[in-house]
Amino acid sequence: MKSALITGVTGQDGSYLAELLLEKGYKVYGIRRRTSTPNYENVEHIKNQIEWISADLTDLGSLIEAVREADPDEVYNLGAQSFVASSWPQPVATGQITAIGVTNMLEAVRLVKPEARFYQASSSEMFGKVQAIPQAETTPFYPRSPYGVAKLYGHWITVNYRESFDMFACSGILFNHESPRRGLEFVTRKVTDGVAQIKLGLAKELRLGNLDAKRDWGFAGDYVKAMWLMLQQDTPDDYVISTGEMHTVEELVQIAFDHVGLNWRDYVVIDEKFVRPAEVDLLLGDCTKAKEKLGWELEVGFEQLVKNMVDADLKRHSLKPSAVPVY
Ligand code: NDP
Ligand code: GDR
Repeated sequence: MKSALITGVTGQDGSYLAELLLEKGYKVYGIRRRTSTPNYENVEHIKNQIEWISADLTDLGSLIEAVREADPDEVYNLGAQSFVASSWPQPVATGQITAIGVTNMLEAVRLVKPEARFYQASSSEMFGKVQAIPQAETTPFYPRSPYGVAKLYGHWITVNYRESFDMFACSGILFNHESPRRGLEFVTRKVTDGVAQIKLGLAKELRLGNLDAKRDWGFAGDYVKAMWLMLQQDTPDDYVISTGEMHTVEELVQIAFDHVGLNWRDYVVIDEKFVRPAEVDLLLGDCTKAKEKLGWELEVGFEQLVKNMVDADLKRHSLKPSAVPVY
Protein backbone atom coordinates (compact mmCIF):
# COMPACT_ATOMS: atom_id res chain seq x y z
CA MET A 1 0.00 0.00 0.00
CA LYS A 2 1.43 3.39 -0.99
CA SER A 3 1.26 6.23 1.50
CA ALA A 4 0.91 9.97 0.92
CA LEU A 5 1.29 12.97 3.20
CA ILE A 6 -0.81 16.03 2.33
CA THR A 7 -0.46 19.54 3.73
CA GLY A 8 -3.53 21.74 3.23
CA VAL A 9 -5.82 18.70 3.27
CA THR A 10 -8.69 20.67 4.85
CA GLY A 11 -8.66 23.10 1.90
CA GLN A 12 -10.38 22.80 -1.47
CA ASP A 13 -7.64 20.92 -3.33
CA GLY A 14 -6.53 18.85 -0.36
CA SER A 15 -10.02 17.40 0.01
CA TYR A 16 -10.27 16.38 -3.67
CA LEU A 17 -6.73 14.99 -3.65
CA ALA A 18 -7.37 12.96 -0.50
CA GLU A 19 -10.50 11.50 -2.14
CA LEU A 20 -8.54 10.58 -5.27
CA LEU A 21 -5.69 8.94 -3.33
CA LEU A 22 -8.07 7.00 -1.07
CA GLU A 23 -9.85 5.72 -4.20
CA LYS A 24 -6.48 4.58 -5.52
CA GLY A 25 -5.84 2.63 -2.32
CA TYR A 26 -3.30 4.97 -0.68
CA LYS A 27 -2.92 5.36 3.02
CA VAL A 28 -3.48 9.11 3.40
CA TYR A 29 -1.89 11.18 6.15
CA GLY A 30 -3.24 14.71 6.49
CA ILE A 31 -1.55 17.57 8.27
CA ARG A 32 -3.92 19.83 10.16
CA ARG A 33 -2.88 22.90 12.06
CA ARG A 34 -4.30 23.76 15.42
CA THR A 35 -7.53 25.78 15.14
CA SER A 36 -9.84 26.96 17.91
CA THR A 37 -12.83 25.26 16.30
CA PRO A 38 -12.88 22.18 14.03
CA ASN A 39 -12.52 22.89 10.34
CA TYR A 40 -13.49 19.66 8.55
CA GLU A 41 -16.21 20.97 6.24
CA ASN A 42 -14.47 19.84 3.04
CA VAL A 43 -13.34 16.47 4.40
CA GLU A 44 -16.22 15.52 6.69
CA HIS A 45 -17.17 12.58 4.43
CA ILE A 46 -13.64 11.07 4.49
CA LYS A 47 -12.48 12.31 7.88
CA ASN A 48 -12.31 8.85 9.38
CA GLN A 49 -10.23 7.47 6.50
CA ILE A 50 -7.45 10.05 6.95
CA GLU A 51 -4.63 9.60 9.46
CA TRP A 52 -4.43 13.04 11.09
CA ILE A 53 -1.13 14.61 12.12
CA SER A 54 -0.94 17.92 13.94
CA ALA A 55 1.74 20.19 12.43
CA ASP A 56 2.26 23.66 10.98
CA LEU A 57 4.16 24.76 7.87
CA THR A 58 5.95 27.43 9.89
CA ASP A 59 7.29 24.85 12.37
CA LEU A 60 10.08 22.67 10.92
CA GLY A 61 10.22 20.31 13.90
CA SER A 62 6.53 19.47 13.57
CA LEU A 63 7.02 18.68 9.86
CA ILE A 64 10.03 16.45 10.57
CA GLU A 65 7.90 14.51 13.03
CA ALA A 66 5.07 14.34 10.48
CA VAL A 67 7.32 12.83 7.80
CA ARG A 68 8.73 10.41 10.36
CA GLU A 69 5.24 9.28 11.37
CA ALA A 70 3.79 9.00 7.86
CA ASP A 71 6.90 7.53 6.16
CA PRO A 72 5.31 8.70 2.88
CA ASP A 73 6.03 7.60 -0.68
CA GLU A 74 4.57 10.92 -1.88
CA VAL A 75 4.29 14.34 -0.25
CA TYR A 76 1.85 16.95 -1.59
CA ASN A 77 2.52 20.44 -0.27
CA LEU A 78 -0.81 22.24 -0.76
CA GLY A 79 -0.84 24.24 2.47
CA ALA A 80 -0.61 28.02 2.04
CA GLN A 81 -2.06 31.41 2.89
CA SER A 82 -3.76 31.19 -0.48
CA PHE A 83 -5.95 34.30 -0.71
CA VAL A 84 -4.18 36.92 -2.85
CA ALA A 85 -6.11 39.87 -1.39
CA SER A 86 -5.05 38.97 2.18
CA SER A 87 -1.39 38.94 1.19
CA TRP A 88 -1.15 42.76 1.20
CA PRO A 89 -2.41 43.24 4.77
CA GLN A 90 -0.53 40.07 5.88
CA PRO A 91 2.66 39.99 3.80
CA VAL A 92 4.90 38.55 6.51
CA ALA A 93 2.57 35.68 7.45
CA THR A 94 2.07 34.98 3.75
CA GLY A 95 5.85 34.80 3.28
CA GLN A 96 6.36 32.60 6.32
CA ILE A 97 3.67 30.07 5.31
CA THR A 98 3.58 30.24 1.52
CA ALA A 99 7.32 30.75 0.88
CA ILE A 100 9.44 29.58 3.84
CA GLY A 101 6.84 26.87 4.59
CA VAL A 102 7.94 25.20 1.35
CA THR A 103 11.57 25.12 2.47
CA ASN A 104 10.46 23.72 5.82
CA MET A 105 8.54 20.92 4.09
CA LEU A 106 11.40 20.20 1.66
CA GLU A 107 13.88 20.13 4.55
CA ALA A 108 11.72 17.70 6.51
CA VAL A 109 11.59 15.40 3.48
CA ARG A 110 15.32 15.77 2.74
CA LEU A 111 16.28 14.96 6.34
CA VAL A 112 13.85 12.11 6.99
CA LYS A 113 12.87 10.55 3.67
CA PRO A 114 14.74 12.08 0.70
CA GLU A 115 13.50 9.41 -1.72
CA ALA A 116 9.85 10.48 -1.20
CA ARG A 117 8.33 12.21 -4.23
CA PHE A 118 7.38 15.84 -3.62
CA TYR A 119 4.69 18.02 -5.20
CA GLN A 120 4.67 21.80 -4.76
CA ALA A 121 1.46 23.77 -5.38
CA SER A 122 2.80 26.59 -7.55
CA SER A 123 0.53 29.15 -9.14
CA SER A 124 -0.25 31.11 -12.29
CA GLU A 125 -0.08 34.18 -10.01
CA MET A 126 3.70 33.91 -10.55
CA PHE A 127 3.13 35.18 -14.12
CA GLY A 128 1.40 38.29 -12.71
CA LYS A 129 2.02 41.11 -15.15
CA VAL A 130 2.16 38.67 -18.01
CA GLN A 131 5.17 38.67 -20.31
CA ALA A 132 3.52 36.50 -23.01
CA ILE A 133 0.05 35.24 -23.96
CA PRO A 134 -0.63 32.38 -23.35
CA GLN A 135 1.69 31.47 -20.45
CA ALA A 136 3.67 28.23 -20.56
CA GLU A 137 6.46 26.71 -18.40
CA THR A 138 9.04 28.84 -20.23
CA THR A 139 7.25 32.20 -19.81
CA PRO A 140 9.16 34.63 -17.55
CA PHE A 141 7.58 35.36 -14.16
CA TYR A 142 6.52 38.81 -12.86
CA PRO A 143 4.47 38.41 -9.65
CA ARG A 144 2.13 41.25 -8.63
CA SER A 145 1.30 40.50 -4.98
CA PRO A 146 3.08 39.35 -1.83
CA TYR A 147 1.31 36.02 -2.45
CA GLY A 148 2.71 35.79 -5.99
CA VAL A 149 6.19 36.65 -4.74
CA ALA A 150 5.94 33.98 -2.01
CA LYS A 151 4.78 31.37 -4.54
CA LEU A 152 7.69 32.25 -6.80
CA TYR A 153 10.10 31.56 -3.94
CA GLY A 154 8.32 28.23 -3.31
CA HIS A 155 8.62 27.35 -6.99
CA TRP A 156 12.33 28.06 -7.23
CA ILE A 157 13.25 26.39 -3.93
CA THR A 158 11.50 23.26 -5.22
CA VAL A 159 13.50 23.41 -8.46
CA ASN A 160 16.64 24.05 -6.41
CA TYR A 161 16.14 21.01 -4.14
CA ARG A 162 15.61 18.87 -7.24
CA GLU A 163 18.85 20.12 -8.78
CA SER A 164 20.90 20.28 -5.54
CA PHE A 165 19.85 17.07 -3.80
CA ASP A 166 18.55 15.01 -6.69
CA MET A 167 15.13 14.89 -5.06
CA PHE A 168 12.04 13.89 -7.05
CA ALA A 169 10.45 17.33 -6.64
CA CYS A 170 7.82 18.69 -9.06
CA SER A 171 6.18 22.08 -9.28
CA GLY A 172 2.67 22.25 -10.71
CA ILE A 173 1.93 25.71 -12.05
CA LEU A 174 -1.82 25.58 -11.70
CA PHE A 175 -4.19 28.21 -13.04
CA ASN A 176 -7.36 29.09 -11.08
CA HIS A 177 -9.48 26.09 -10.26
CA GLU A 178 -12.78 26.14 -8.45
CA SER A 179 -15.54 23.95 -7.04
CA PRO A 180 -18.41 24.03 -4.55
CA ARG A 181 -15.67 23.60 -1.91
CA ARG A 182 -13.90 26.82 -2.89
CA GLY A 183 -13.39 29.30 -0.05
CA LEU A 184 -16.24 31.85 0.11
CA GLU A 185 -14.02 34.90 -0.46
CA PHE A 186 -12.66 33.81 -3.87
CA VAL A 187 -14.54 35.47 -6.70
CA THR A 188 -16.21 32.40 -8.24
CA ARG A 189 -17.62 31.16 -4.95
CA LYS A 190 -18.45 34.67 -3.78
CA VAL A 191 -20.52 35.10 -6.95
CA THR A 192 -22.23 31.68 -6.87
CA ASP A 193 -22.97 31.99 -3.15
CA GLY A 194 -24.20 35.57 -3.62
CA VAL A 195 -26.45 34.58 -6.53
CA ALA A 196 -27.93 31.73 -4.50
CA GLN A 197 -28.64 34.05 -1.58
CA ILE A 198 -30.24 36.69 -3.81
CA LYS A 199 -32.37 34.07 -5.55
CA LEU A 200 -33.57 32.75 -2.19
CA GLY A 201 -34.28 36.24 -0.82
CA LEU A 202 -31.44 36.09 1.73
CA ALA A 203 -29.45 38.98 0.18
CA LYS A 204 -30.26 42.04 -1.93
CA GLU A 205 -26.96 42.81 -3.64
CA LEU A 206 -23.51 41.46 -4.48
CA ARG A 207 -20.49 43.75 -3.97
CA LEU A 208 -17.51 43.09 -6.24
CA GLY A 209 -14.27 44.73 -7.38
CA ASN A 210 -12.71 44.57 -10.86
CA LEU A 211 -15.12 42.94 -13.33
CA ASP A 212 -12.63 43.25 -16.22
CA ALA A 213 -10.04 40.83 -14.81
CA LYS A 214 -9.63 37.76 -17.02
CA ARG A 215 -8.89 34.29 -15.68
CA ASP A 216 -8.42 30.74 -16.92
CA TRP A 217 -10.83 28.86 -14.61
CA GLY A 218 -11.06 25.07 -14.36
CA PHE A 219 -12.55 22.46 -12.00
CA ALA A 220 -10.47 21.48 -8.95
CA GLY A 221 -11.45 17.80 -9.24
CA ASP A 222 -9.75 17.67 -12.67
CA TYR A 223 -6.64 19.52 -11.44
CA VAL A 224 -5.76 17.20 -8.53
CA LYS A 225 -5.48 14.36 -11.07
CA ALA A 226 -2.63 16.29 -12.70
CA MET A 227 -0.84 16.58 -9.34
CA TRP A 228 -0.91 12.80 -8.92
CA LEU A 229 0.17 12.19 -12.54
CA MET A 230 3.24 14.42 -12.08
CA LEU A 231 4.50 12.17 -9.28
CA GLN A 232 3.99 8.98 -11.34
CA GLN A 233 6.45 9.95 -14.11
CA ASP A 234 10.00 8.57 -14.56
CA THR A 235 11.57 11.99 -13.99
CA PRO A 236 10.51 15.04 -11.97
CA ASP A 237 9.50 18.16 -13.90
CA ASP A 238 7.32 21.29 -13.78
CA TYR A 239 4.00 21.58 -15.59
CA VAL A 240 1.40 24.24 -16.37
CA ILE A 241 -2.17 23.03 -15.71
CA SER A 242 -4.96 25.13 -17.23
CA THR A 243 -7.99 25.02 -19.53
CA GLY A 244 -6.59 27.23 -22.29
CA GLU A 245 -9.80 29.33 -22.12
CA MET A 246 -10.11 32.80 -20.64
CA HIS A 247 -13.19 34.60 -19.27
CA THR A 248 -13.79 37.93 -17.55
CA VAL A 249 -15.23 38.23 -14.05
CA GLU A 250 -18.21 39.89 -15.76
CA GLU A 251 -18.83 36.77 -17.86
CA LEU A 252 -18.69 34.67 -14.70
CA VAL A 253 -21.25 36.96 -13.07
CA GLN A 254 -23.52 36.87 -16.12
CA ILE A 255 -23.53 33.06 -16.38
CA ALA A 256 -24.27 32.68 -12.67
CA PHE A 257 -27.18 35.17 -12.64
CA ASP A 258 -28.57 33.87 -15.97
CA HIS A 259 -28.64 30.38 -14.49
CA VAL A 260 -31.25 31.46 -11.92
CA GLY A 261 -33.12 33.75 -14.34
CA LEU A 262 -31.93 37.10 -12.92
CA ASN A 263 -30.28 40.12 -14.56
CA TRP A 264 -26.90 40.72 -12.87
CA ARG A 265 -27.04 44.48 -13.50
CA ASP A 266 -29.92 44.71 -11.02
CA TYR A 267 -27.82 43.33 -8.16
CA VAL A 268 -24.08 43.85 -8.63
CA VAL A 269 -22.50 46.87 -6.92
CA ILE A 270 -18.90 47.85 -7.59
CA ASP A 271 -17.07 48.38 -4.32
CA GLU A 272 -13.54 49.86 -4.32
CA LYS A 273 -12.79 47.82 -1.21
CA PHE A 274 -12.42 44.75 -3.44
CA VAL A 275 -10.09 46.39 -5.98
CA ARG A 276 -6.48 45.29 -5.44
CA PRO A 277 -3.39 47.54 -5.07
CA ALA A 278 -1.83 45.79 -8.07
CA GLU A 279 -3.96 43.60 -10.34
CA VAL A 280 -3.20 40.60 -12.50
CA ASP A 281 -5.17 41.66 -15.57
CA LEU A 282 -5.23 38.38 -17.44
CA LEU A 283 -4.13 34.79 -17.15
CA LEU A 284 -4.35 32.21 -19.92
CA GLY A 285 -2.43 28.95 -19.65
CA ASP A 286 -0.84 26.77 -22.31
CA CYS A 287 -0.86 23.22 -20.90
CA THR A 288 0.38 21.44 -24.04
CA LYS A 289 3.26 19.86 -22.10
CA ALA A 290 0.92 18.35 -19.47
CA LYS A 291 -1.41 17.00 -22.14
CA GLU A 292 1.41 15.42 -24.12
CA LYS A 293 3.62 14.12 -21.30
CA LEU A 294 1.11 13.35 -18.55
CA GLY A 295 -1.83 12.49 -20.80
CA TRP A 296 -3.86 14.87 -18.59
CA GLU A 297 -7.29 16.00 -19.77
CA LEU A 298 -9.95 18.16 -18.22
CA GLU A 299 -13.55 17.04 -18.02
CA VAL A 300 -15.59 20.00 -16.70
CA GLY A 301 -15.86 23.21 -18.79
CA PHE A 302 -16.25 26.75 -17.42
CA GLU A 303 -19.98 27.24 -17.92
CA GLN A 304 -20.84 23.85 -16.43
CA LEU A 305 -18.54 24.56 -13.48
CA VAL A 306 -20.28 27.87 -12.67
CA LYS A 307 -23.74 26.29 -12.94
CA ASN A 308 -22.71 23.37 -10.70
CA MET A 309 -21.42 25.83 -8.11
CA VAL A 310 -24.62 27.91 -8.18
CA ASP A 311 -26.71 24.72 -7.81
CA ALA A 312 -24.59 23.56 -4.86
CA ASP A 313 -24.97 26.94 -3.11
CA LEU A 314 -28.72 27.00 -3.76
CA LYS A 315 -28.98 23.58 -2.17
CA ARG A 316 -26.82 24.56 0.79
CA HIS A 317 -28.80 27.74 1.52
CA SER A 318 -32.11 25.96 1.04
CA LEU A 319 -31.09 23.42 3.66
CA LYS A 320 -29.65 26.08 5.97
CA PRO A 321 -31.58 29.29 5.23
CA SER A 322 -29.99 31.12 8.14
CA ALA A 323 -26.42 30.67 6.84
CA VAL A 324 -24.48 33.94 6.87
CA PRO A 325 -21.73 34.66 4.32
CA VAL A 326 -18.27 34.99 5.83
CA TYR A 327 -16.74 37.51 3.43
P1 NDP B 1 -7.21 26.64 0.41
O1 NDP B 1 -7.05 28.03 0.88
O2 NDP B 1 -8.58 26.07 0.21
O3 NDP B 1 -6.45 25.65 1.42
C1 NDP B 1 -5.24 26.04 2.03
C2 NDP B 1 -4.87 24.97 3.03
O4 NDP B 1 -3.62 25.35 3.66
C3 NDP B 1 -5.87 24.78 4.18
O5 NDP B 1 -6.00 23.40 4.47
C4 NDP B 1 -5.20 25.51 5.33
O6 NDP B 1 -5.57 25.01 6.60
C5 NDP B 1 -3.74 25.16 5.05
N1 NDP B 1 -2.80 26.02 5.78
C6 NDP B 1 -2.79 27.38 5.85
N2 NDP B 1 -1.80 27.80 6.64
C7 NDP B 1 -1.16 26.70 7.10
C8 NDP B 1 -0.07 26.49 7.98
N3 NDP B 1 0.58 27.51 8.54
N4 NDP B 1 0.32 25.22 8.22
C9 NDP B 1 -0.34 24.17 7.67
N5 NDP B 1 -1.39 24.30 6.82
C10 NDP B 1 -1.80 25.55 6.56
O7 NDP B 1 -6.36 26.51 -0.95
P2 NDP B 1 -6.64 25.63 -2.27
O8 NDP B 1 -7.04 24.28 -1.88
O9 NDP B 1 -7.47 26.41 -3.22
O10 NDP B 1 -5.18 25.60 -2.90
C11 NDP B 1 -4.23 24.60 -2.55
C12 NDP B 1 -2.83 25.10 -2.86
O11 NDP B 1 -2.71 25.37 -4.25
C13 NDP B 1 -2.43 26.39 -2.15
O12 NDP B 1 -1.05 26.31 -1.89
C14 NDP B 1 -2.71 27.46 -3.19
O13 NDP B 1 -1.91 28.60 -2.95
C15 NDP B 1 -2.33 26.72 -4.46
N6 NDP B 1 -2.98 27.14 -5.67
C16 NDP B 1 -4.35 27.17 -5.72
C17 NDP B 1 -4.98 27.48 -6.90
C18 NDP B 1 -6.47 27.55 -7.00
O14 NDP B 1 -6.97 28.10 -7.96
N7 NDP B 1 -7.20 26.97 -6.05
C19 NDP B 1 -4.20 27.78 -8.13
C20 NDP B 1 -2.77 27.66 -7.96
C21 NDP B 1 -2.20 27.35 -6.77
P3 NDP B 1 -6.87 25.61 7.38
O15 NDP B 1 -8.03 24.83 6.86
O16 NDP B 1 -6.54 25.34 8.80
O17 NDP B 1 -6.96 27.07 7.04
P1 GDR C 1 -6.99 34.93 -7.63
O1 GDR C 1 -8.50 34.54 -7.26
O2 GDR C 1 -6.57 36.20 -7.03
O3 GDR C 1 -6.88 34.80 -9.13
O4 GDR C 1 -6.17 33.76 -6.91
P2 GDR C 1 -9.75 35.41 -6.81
O5 GDR C 1 -10.92 34.56 -7.08
O6 GDR C 1 -9.59 35.95 -5.44
O7 GDR C 1 -9.71 36.67 -7.82
C1 GDR C 1 -9.85 36.50 -9.22
C2 GDR C 1 -10.06 37.85 -9.90
O8 GDR C 1 -11.35 38.37 -9.55
C3 GDR C 1 -11.22 39.75 -9.26
N1 GDR C 1 -12.32 40.19 -8.39
C4 GDR C 1 -12.54 39.76 -7.15
N2 GDR C 1 -11.91 38.83 -6.40
C5 GDR C 1 -12.39 38.58 -5.15
N3 GDR C 1 -11.80 37.62 -4.42
N4 GDR C 1 -13.46 39.27 -4.63
C6 GDR C 1 -14.12 40.23 -5.34
O9 GDR C 1 -15.06 40.84 -4.86
C7 GDR C 1 -13.65 40.48 -6.67
N5 GDR C 1 -14.05 41.32 -7.65
C8 GDR C 1 -13.23 41.14 -8.68
C9 GDR C 1 -9.85 39.86 -8.60
O10 GDR C 1 -9.40 41.21 -8.59
C10 GDR C 1 -9.04 38.93 -9.48
O11 GDR C 1 -8.59 39.60 -10.62
C11 GDR C 1 -6.60 32.40 -6.93
C12 GDR C 1 -6.16 31.76 -5.60
O12 GDR C 1 -6.72 30.47 -5.53
C13 GDR C 1 -4.65 31.65 -5.53
O13 GDR C 1 -4.28 30.89 -4.37
C14 GDR C 1 -4.17 30.93 -6.79
O14 GDR C 1 -2.77 30.81 -6.76
C15 GDR C 1 -4.62 31.68 -8.03
O15 GDR C 1 -6.04 31.73 -8.03
C16 GDR C 1 -4.18 30.99 -9.32
